[in-house]
Amino acid sequence: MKALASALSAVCLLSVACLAGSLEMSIGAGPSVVSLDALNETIGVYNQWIDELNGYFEVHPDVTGSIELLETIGTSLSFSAAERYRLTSWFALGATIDYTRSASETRGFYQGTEASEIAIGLSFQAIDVALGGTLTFLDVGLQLGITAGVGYHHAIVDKSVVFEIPEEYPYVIAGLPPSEGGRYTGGTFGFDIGLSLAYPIAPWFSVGTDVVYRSAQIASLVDASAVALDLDGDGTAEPISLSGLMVRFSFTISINLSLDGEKE
Ligand SMILES: [Ca+2]
Repeated sequence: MKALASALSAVCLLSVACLAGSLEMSIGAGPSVVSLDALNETIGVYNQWIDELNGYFEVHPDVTGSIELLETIGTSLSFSAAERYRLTSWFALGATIDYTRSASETRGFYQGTEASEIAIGLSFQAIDVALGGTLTFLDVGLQLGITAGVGYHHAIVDKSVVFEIPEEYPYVIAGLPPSEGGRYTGGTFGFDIGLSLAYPIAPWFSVGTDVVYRSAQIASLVDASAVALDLDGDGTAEPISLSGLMVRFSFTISINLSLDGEKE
């Protein structure tokens, strides 16, 4: 979080340095897809075993029950807020904060001599702070630009797993991810690049769309006791990819900061 604080103070410095231009403030939302490769591989392993147990007990005379498979994680709606200082009509510097959350869960029982519970929940949250620039290269009423930035990404993964195998299942289940749970967090730096489309409706108001590709990877996530998240239980932490694509639909308010109040 220290990096997050220094990123924010850099924006404050920027605001003093750029008082001559105009200040733009945006809020937005849109779909985002984050890779989360290691988490999705783990979901694949759980689904493989749930599928196996469902198939085995479907035709078993003494056991009833079926568990729904988990969906993949990482596709969700993300929210954003941005502040930009327009230095010239074709260049702006600023900061963007994005928040995204996605989750996957399943829960159910196999009922045999005893009830065996399977309850798996995985959730992912990320706060992304990026500093960057927007270069407008086409302005024909509609403004088209490219954006690029560097960012700090703080990720939170909550995991809870109960995986009770009914005693009526006669085979050995190997390679099942460990059942421990908890909250795991971590952060990393990354970069993003994108296309930005803005449509000014009034001198002080515009609507826009950004399509942004982000590249970032977290080496490991740790819990409060600094124990690393080891999804497959092999003794080493998995890196988790935060790379992905997002679309932001946003509203922007523009405030002229020129001392003489002159309209640009
Ligand atoms: Ca591992």
